[in-house]
Amino acid sequence: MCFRLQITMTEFDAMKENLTEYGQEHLLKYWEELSEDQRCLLTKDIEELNLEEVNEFFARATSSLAEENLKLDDKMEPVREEQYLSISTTDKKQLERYNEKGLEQIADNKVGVLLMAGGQGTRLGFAFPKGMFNVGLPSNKSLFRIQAERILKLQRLAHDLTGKSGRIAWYIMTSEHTMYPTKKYFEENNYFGLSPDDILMFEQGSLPCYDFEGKILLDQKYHVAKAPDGNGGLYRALRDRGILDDMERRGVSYLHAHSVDNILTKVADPVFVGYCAEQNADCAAKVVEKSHPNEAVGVVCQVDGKYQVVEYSEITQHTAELQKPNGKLVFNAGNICNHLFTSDFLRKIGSTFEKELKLHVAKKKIPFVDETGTRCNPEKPNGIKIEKFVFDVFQFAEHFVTVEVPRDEEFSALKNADSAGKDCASTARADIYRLHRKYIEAAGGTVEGTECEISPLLSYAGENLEAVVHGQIFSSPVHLMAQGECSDISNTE
Ligand code: UD2
Repeated sequence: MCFRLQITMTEFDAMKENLTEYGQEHLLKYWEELSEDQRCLLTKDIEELNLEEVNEFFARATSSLAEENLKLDDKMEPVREEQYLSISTTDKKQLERYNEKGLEQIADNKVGVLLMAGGQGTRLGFAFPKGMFNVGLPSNKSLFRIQAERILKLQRLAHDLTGKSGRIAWYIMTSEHTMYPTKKYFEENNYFGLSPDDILMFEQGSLPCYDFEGKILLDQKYHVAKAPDGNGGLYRALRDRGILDDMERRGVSYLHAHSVDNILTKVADPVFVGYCAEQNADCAAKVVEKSHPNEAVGVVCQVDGKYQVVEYSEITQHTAELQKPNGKLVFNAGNICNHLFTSDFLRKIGSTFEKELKLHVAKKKIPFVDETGTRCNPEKPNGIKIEKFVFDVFQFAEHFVTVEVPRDEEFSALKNADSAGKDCASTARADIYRLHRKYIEAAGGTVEGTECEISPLLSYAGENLEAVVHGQIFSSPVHLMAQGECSDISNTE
């Protein structure tokens, strides 16, 4: 559907002149062949480009390509101990205090969640937004439903503790490809029992795709090739889509930002919120211990005294293997795309630092219209996509903290199809089964067999299960639900 009926000659001439000034006039090469509707579509695409900025992005991004093989070893230091909390070595009573503090913030409407759901999920081979994926648990719940129910449960726990009916604002960042199906899915599922007023979906920005010389590619003769601007696009989108203003209206002070694909994510985790609040942290990252020196994850550390994530490709084997006297890796803090920001910090990023964010370049096979007007699907990389990363703001924090969480309780990412054998639906299911069995056993129950699922509506993180499971023996498949919860959701999901 086009937004205009016709493009006048004067408009065309102005557009051409502007494109010529920035060396992108080839975008109009097929203008004469286009229908009126197609001309309108192309004009819309071109008008959305800030040509000065996109040219500058290309120059900045490709200059960083020259640094690609630079190793950062000499500049790196681990996170300072006083800014590092390890959940597994922290006293239970202390964790309970953080938990209560976090629940109090929730009860006071001070906590929001930012779900990063704009990725295209290419590796998973699923045609819909990743959050709609059902990994095959006994409940058939999708990732979106599991996350929604965790939010619902937390609101109830916060009410039980304080008597106040606080609500968690759920901000869902989508992209051009994921917006419509995500919206539809939430509507069809009645927002999973949450209030639609508390769920705000917004679209992240996109950036054009370029050839290696900086010329913007055409995806069709009437359509510019574009891709989402990376999960670091959230800072611009939060500002430009009115989300920071919404947070201010609601009084949200803490935003828990996490990826869509980790089935174990403790959404709006009160322990994380409580610890950050107590520390007066403005920016925080959850991490897991690296499983081995060569695990392909970025590590949270300091470089020249500033916090950042260093990719495994940016360090030598020697540094990756360095050990502390206790045998643990020096650079052990594996990033898991799970962060907390204060609203003040996000405003500061939006107003000042967003334009300085690092631009990451990926050489890709990008479908394009060639010189002869033929649409091609290249077999080798023919251009670049530019992305910003969510963690590139750590350096701007005044008080950054890191929380190391047990991998078996908080991290199991769904990245691949089952054939890959890792980070797939089978491993996600197995990780839920193992953790939920552990919760039941800790509460004095026994599980026979492997399949074991506890509804988030019954227990958020293993709490309050004694009354239901103590002294009981359950046979697999186990599916513990909250009172009144409906077990048949397979028709809708
Ligand atoms: C992410 C982290 C990586 C590690 C890993 C763990 C970044 C940049 N990298 O890598 O350090 O923690 O996760 O699983 O955070 N997304 C958007 N818009 C985009 C691109 C991505 O919303 O334009 C979302 C995507 O839907 C997902 C999250 O960001 O929820 C992570 O994206 P990914 O799966 O592409 O990142 P990955 O696995 O390479």
